[in-house]
Amino acid sequence: MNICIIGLGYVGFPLAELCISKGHNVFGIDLSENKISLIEKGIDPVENKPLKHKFPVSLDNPKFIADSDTIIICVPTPVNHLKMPDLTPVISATEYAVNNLKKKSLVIVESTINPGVMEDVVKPIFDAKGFIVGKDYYLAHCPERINPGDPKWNVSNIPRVVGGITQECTEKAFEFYTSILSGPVMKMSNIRTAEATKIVENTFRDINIAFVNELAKSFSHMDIDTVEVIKGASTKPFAFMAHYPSCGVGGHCIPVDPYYLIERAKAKGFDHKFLKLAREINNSMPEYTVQLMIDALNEHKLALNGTTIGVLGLSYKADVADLRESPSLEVIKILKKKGANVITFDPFIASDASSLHDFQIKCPYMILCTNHKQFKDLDFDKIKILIDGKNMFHNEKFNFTYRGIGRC
Ligand code: SAJ
Repeated sequence: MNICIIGLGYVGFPLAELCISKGHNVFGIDLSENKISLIEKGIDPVENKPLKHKFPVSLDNPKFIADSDTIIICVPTPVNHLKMPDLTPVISATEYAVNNLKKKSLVIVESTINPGVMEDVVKPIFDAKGFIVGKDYYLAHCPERINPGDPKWNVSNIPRVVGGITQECTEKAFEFYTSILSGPVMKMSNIRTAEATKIVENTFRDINIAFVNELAKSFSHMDIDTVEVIKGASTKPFAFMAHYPSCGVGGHCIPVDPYYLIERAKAKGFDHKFLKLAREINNSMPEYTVQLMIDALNEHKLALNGTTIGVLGLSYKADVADLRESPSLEVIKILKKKGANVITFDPFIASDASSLHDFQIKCPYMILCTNHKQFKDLDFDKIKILIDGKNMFHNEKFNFTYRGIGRC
């Protein structure tokens, strides 16, 4: 089959490789010149390693669409500064497909979207061209579930859900995914259910992290170690799922997806008080983390204002280079607003210090915001205060002031 994939990021690129490995002809479209030139040079733009298979890619090639039986849209769906879903990438990718569509082709959106977007935003783009679903094209949603860096779950074996505008669309998409995936594919009764499934998965994670973040604040008044309690609760072999407190929730999924549901429900007349409160709690963790540093400095009779504070780790999660919605950015903003001189170090991201050693020479007072493996080599003799935003360590009788998030 001829397949055109629009968006060659951490979702679209592995999907392209999988389709090629299953014998399909794949064309790729991406608006990043860098990605296009990397692929043309035979380099995987996501993992930065040699390509398994070269395939035609372009910034803009209508023929890729016109020659394809299946179009898969894998573009980002970020939130804007008002925490509103920004659907422009999905809309422009859909318009690009519609303007060059081959008759009876199957169009699938994998981007994470809120319930109702396929019927109220995407399908009208086809309607406007007079296309009749089931006659001129088929339309479905199969939410992406890629987990970057996961050694076990990959694009081929992760179970998926799929839903179409019509039953026939669902069948067509189901047929396609079962032909390329080794994992199970679940047919949803309609496209809204497929949209809601992904949002619910990630919102579930956000509210559970908010729960343990609130516990961390509460238990710090009772001299109870939250992490130990969670480890204790995890010995229960059923009906408990561990999450851990931290300096905040970052990434392009977890802190973003709940706003999709909150906004959509609001537009339909429901107010998600609980989800909004969970977002508030998670968004409060950078401030809470800085306050731990302020209190620790106080014990050293130091003010934050005018003191050099190291921020160790910038990425939103360990051992990746990804700043999106990272809590470290908020921690830095608050520190600067309160008059601290901030020096950053992240081995994966351009930062102030040239090395961990250089960082430690300059920053005896530090807030760890990412648990990169490399930080296990911290030289404890050089530390005066460590606020451990990811509970990477525990107070192993340190001879400096150590504070974790919810740790005693
Ligand atoms: N976090 C906590 N406490 C936790 C877990 C995470 O504070 O107990 C923080 C992390 O530090 C990070 C943020 O939340 O800043 C997000 O962490 P994450 O582990 O959820 O990482 P993501 O953003 O890569 O989430 C992806 C998601 N995958 C997809 O959307 C397809 C998510 O659904 C997965 O559950 C998650 O990976 C995973 O399990 O690793």
